Amino acid sequence: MSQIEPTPFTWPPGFLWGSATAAAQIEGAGHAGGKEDSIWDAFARVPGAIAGDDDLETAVDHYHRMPADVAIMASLGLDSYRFSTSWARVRPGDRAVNPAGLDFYSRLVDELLAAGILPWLTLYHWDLPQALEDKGGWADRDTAYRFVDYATDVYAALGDRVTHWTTFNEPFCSSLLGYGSGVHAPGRKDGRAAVAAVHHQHLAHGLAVNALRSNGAQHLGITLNLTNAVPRDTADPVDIEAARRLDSLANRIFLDPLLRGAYPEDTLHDLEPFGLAEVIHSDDLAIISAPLDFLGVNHYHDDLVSGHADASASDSHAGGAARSVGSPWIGSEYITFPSRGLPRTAMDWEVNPDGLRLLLVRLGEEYDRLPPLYVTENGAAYDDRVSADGGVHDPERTDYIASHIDKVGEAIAAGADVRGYFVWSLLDNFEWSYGYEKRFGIVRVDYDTLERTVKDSGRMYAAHIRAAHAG
Ligand code: GBH
Repeated sequence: MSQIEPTPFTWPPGFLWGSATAAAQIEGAGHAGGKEDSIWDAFARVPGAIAGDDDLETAVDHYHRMPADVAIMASLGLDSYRFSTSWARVRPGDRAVNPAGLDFYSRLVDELLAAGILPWLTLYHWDLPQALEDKGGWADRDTAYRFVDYATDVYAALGDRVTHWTTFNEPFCSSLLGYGSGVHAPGRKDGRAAVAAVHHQHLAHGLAVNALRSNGAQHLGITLNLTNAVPRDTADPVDIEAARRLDSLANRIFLDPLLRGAYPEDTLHDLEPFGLAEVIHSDDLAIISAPLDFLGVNHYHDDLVSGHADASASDSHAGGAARSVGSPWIGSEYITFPSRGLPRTAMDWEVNPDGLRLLLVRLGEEYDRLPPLYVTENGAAYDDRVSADGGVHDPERTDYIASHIDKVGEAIAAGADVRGYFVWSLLDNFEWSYGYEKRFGIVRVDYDTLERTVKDSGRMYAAHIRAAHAG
């Protein structure tokens, strides 16, 4: 009797398997090699801003352990490593370029290339020089032009070896969390400043894409954190309106200017009281919508939303902070996040792998000019420990990563053009306002000795990469 077998899924040729980090979260050497304060160094000194009042001075000391960390990546068989450069290291105080700062990244790139690992460089993962914040930060249009100077310096030093360039990581966070809710540095709680920051980061992105493209860069993109905004009751107009507002502020305010050259009409309307239209100059959207070679998608969880007050709502937007914070949902602060009763990670984020499939497929359906996609972050925090046998057994993280990778495969089978997947994160690290208490690594870091131990999830990921390469 013949049986119809499902066709086994094979990953597209050249699909990139990687892992990601960010400068502020791992480097340490907060004031070594000429580096000066970023907004996160300054924010860490605000009492109650960061859980445990942790700081970034040492982090996981990657700055001094870089060759050993690259050796770990090689042992895992990573195709690519996504990292960011620190503006406050490259141009301390945003004055002149700091050769020692650039030299660190030059050595990192050489080490990666020697190990056969593709460097995937992000220029801005949230660590603005404090000197620029003192002049107004991202609420000030001039910061966009300063970003181009910095990007041009990094490109001049590394453009001969780095082929893949990302301007911003998750502008949602560095605008709406940094200037709106105040959960992130610089800790401002000002809706108008937050909205201006969104636009100025868009502008900085577009100006930098044009500058780097004209200097010869071939693969230019941006990474957004995107979500599925799901109304709790799909028949309730109040919940549907809440989902529209969340989709506007989390997704479309970023996607539409980049991919359609215009802010959505409803976003412009909702943010009218916060001055969005006032910060847009006439040529800006043509600059912002410069063609992209890829779009990075960071996804951890969906958002089930309601427009009704809800006692089960668990998401306080407080990060780990003890100080009082506001909401990133400018003008839509009433939105609540009811629970679906799904399992949750240590971040209290619901686990729903199918959301990643849905998101990747939906983007292709909704945007005509969508470039190839890369999942540039996906992963989970759990409270794992070192066992008596010396291993770190993290079945929940292992399942989380494996099930999400399966869903990326399903999205590709359904027609989504996804070309790579990066686990967040290579190493346990500084989890922003949560300090060191949340561990996302596939490699454990002992915060007393700074020793690294590959977790079971890291072994699983390495085995998965080997199998995917074998076809
Ligand atoms: C990423 O942020 C970062 O790029 C990375 O540096 C970080 O370590 C990693 O993920 C893990 O957190 O309820 O108002 O906060 C993800 C940040 C968190 C952004 C959830 C959207 C929901 C909105 N995302 N957040 S809010």
